[in-house]
Amino acid sequence: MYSEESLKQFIQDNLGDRKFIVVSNRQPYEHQLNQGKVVCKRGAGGIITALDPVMQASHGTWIAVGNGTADKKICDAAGRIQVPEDNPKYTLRRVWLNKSENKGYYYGYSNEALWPLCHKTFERPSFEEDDWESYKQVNAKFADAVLDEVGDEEAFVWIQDYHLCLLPHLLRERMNKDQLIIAHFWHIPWPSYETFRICPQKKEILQGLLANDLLGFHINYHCNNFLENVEREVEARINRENLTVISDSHTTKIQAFPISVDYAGINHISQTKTVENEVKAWKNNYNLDNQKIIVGAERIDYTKGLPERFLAIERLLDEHPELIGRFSFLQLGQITRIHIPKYKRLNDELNDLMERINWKYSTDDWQPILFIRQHLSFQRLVALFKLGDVLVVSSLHDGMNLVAKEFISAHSDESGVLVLSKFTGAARELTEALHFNPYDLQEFAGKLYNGILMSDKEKKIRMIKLREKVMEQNIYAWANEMISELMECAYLS
Ligand code: GDG
Repeated sequence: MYSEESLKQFIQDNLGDRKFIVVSNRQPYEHQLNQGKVVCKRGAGGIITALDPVMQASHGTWIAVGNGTADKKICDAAGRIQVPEDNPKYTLRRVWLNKSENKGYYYGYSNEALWPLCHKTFERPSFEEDDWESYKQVNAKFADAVLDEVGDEEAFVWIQDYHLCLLPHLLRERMNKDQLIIAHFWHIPWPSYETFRICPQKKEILQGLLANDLLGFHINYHCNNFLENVEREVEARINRENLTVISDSHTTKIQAFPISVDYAGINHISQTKTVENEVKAWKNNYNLDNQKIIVGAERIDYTKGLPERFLAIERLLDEHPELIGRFSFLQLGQITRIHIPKYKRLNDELNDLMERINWKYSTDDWQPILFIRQHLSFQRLVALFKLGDVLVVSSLHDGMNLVAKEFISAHSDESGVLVLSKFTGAARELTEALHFNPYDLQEFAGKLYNGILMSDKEKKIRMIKLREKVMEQNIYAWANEMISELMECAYLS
């Protein structure tokens, strides 16, 4: 089984003389000013959990946007700082964006054009010329930072996500072929050709990504969509047997690498005294004893199917009034991208729905929906998962969905039911979950009902199988597989 230790060992044994450089929008460590003092916070999320140990073992460089209030204060003139703070092992190189770049590149092109383009949720993408200019400008800024870090050496560069589509090509243009081996992991879905063809910048985006040696998606379906787009838009030779594209005399390997979570770490945290106390605190604070608990946790994003979820709770109560007072639905929602009007509207819509449904069904001492808009510590989040008899993931479209895998990892008691949208990447692997179509309210409410009433025996059978899968295909396996493939590209080059 892959672990943090085995991944570190693998890097030490195989990296050779090449530098290792990770590039992402989000940084692994952030410095904040807190009552006049600088405090360092490690970012949350799967990529940081997996890649921080890789970086520590490789002594490489991680390039990302610096957005903490004290980030600039403690870096050198080039934006470099050694991390982790208590035992420095690698370089974090920060790229600075001004307000207009942040608006155009991050909020604009990344999140108002590419995010809705890649998620089939029927939200219309908007392609503003200024945002595209800003996106190009910031990708070029990242290219400068990468080239500066590589210098005359040879390097592996591993790029993350949709914010940096143009970076691979910008690097190829300025570096000789053997000096850089470039991989890119795409964390969100890749759309079908019918959808992608509306993008005015589609050719530049494909050309950018085809400069990679390796391009990873979560599932084969996204790989195939990508290949279909290439076939229709670019002059290229596609080999569907070994999933390669040759364009402009360069070969790109396309492959699925299903991302995962730190199963062992979460499993361990879930059994600590701190989490046990947090579970009690949740129950006491929200009066949750003697009822079934349905939980949900995500960024408040229109791809996550939150209005559908609230409506499914209402339908469940419409159809089964005997459940009034017998369960609570606890939704954690972290506010995100609030400068974008669609996100603001979604927040308002959820408030209205919650008020209406709670008004309809609440009793003197009970209400069906508890909605907490907060960022929780990871321990409190794991406690929430542990507390949940049912976790509901109702994404309208989701690359993978890590919350589902975290819930499974947190259920060391082998209990808990996962009610999972069939439109998540995770649904392909997690076949023992209860799958449903979030657009079909009747089916959705039915699955919630099944989840609440499932026998302990059936829950256990399903959960044991789910846990085996996540334990095996954990985040370290994901990183190991992708880096092995990247190294393979170096041998073949
Ligand atoms: C993108 C793709 C793909 C959430 N609230 C809190 C908190 N979280 C953490 C969760 C989880 C992460 O955020 C969310 O990951 P997801 O995978 O569920 O969703 P996206 O943010 O949309 O991620 C997705 C992923 O990239 C990885 O490739 O799976 O499809 O859309 O880890 O636990 N963490 C803490 N407090 C919170 O309040 N500490």
